[in-house]
Amino acid sequence: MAGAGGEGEAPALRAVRRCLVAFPAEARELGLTESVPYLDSHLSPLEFYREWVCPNKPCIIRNAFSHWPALKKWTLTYLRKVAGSKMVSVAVTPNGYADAVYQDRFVMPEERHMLFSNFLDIVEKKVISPSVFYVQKQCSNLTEEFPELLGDVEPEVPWMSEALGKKPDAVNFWLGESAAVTSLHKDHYENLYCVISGEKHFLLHPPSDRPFIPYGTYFRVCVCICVERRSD
Ligand SMILES: O=C(O)CCC(=O)C(=O)O
Repeated sequence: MAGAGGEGEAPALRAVRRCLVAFPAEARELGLTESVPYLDSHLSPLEFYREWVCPNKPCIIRNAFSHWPALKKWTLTYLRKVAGSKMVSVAVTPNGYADAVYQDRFVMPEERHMLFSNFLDIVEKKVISPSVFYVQKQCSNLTEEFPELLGDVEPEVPWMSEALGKKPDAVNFWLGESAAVTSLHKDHYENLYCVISGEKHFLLHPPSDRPFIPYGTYFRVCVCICVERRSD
């Protein structure tokens, strides 16, 4: 049997392969920009749908949430005051990579239940841990786990809900250290990501890059990180 791209490959398949090789460059020429454009405010639902959602293009919107109290209120001190005493789910990894391929395994993080104040101690470096901690549970954890923060944001973004014709499927809250990395993935939703504090680096691939993104099937394993307890 001939290997992928090998000499014995059928001419039709070779032609498809050639088209796919040219596809990312052509897609860029036809309308993808190298950098993600900035808008200075949000658009009307119709404009937003027409210009960005429909053509499947990302954009960065400045000032879209400047009226949210969270922008002023969400300091680590405030978060500790309102939610410090509750138990929350935190993803713990040895190196910051959750749901990532490591060697020949798909490694899922340990999901640790801990006091939010203990998690904040780690974020604030009051407690030093060799592991990387990330509040990242994606099951509408803002509404499910942090209802006391809901008053500081909008539970839905009206112009986005109107543009998409539906309320959000999930409203998630992420908080973590700079070492926390979310692995490359594809979402089945339209995403609106609101950065309240700190910075987030995204690497976005257009769908035309899909044939070149490695794909494989791996056994899933879950890391279990031993907690070292000091007895002093
Ligand atoms: O912020 C993160 O770490 C994850 C974000 C994410 O999964 C997404 O935007 O699809």
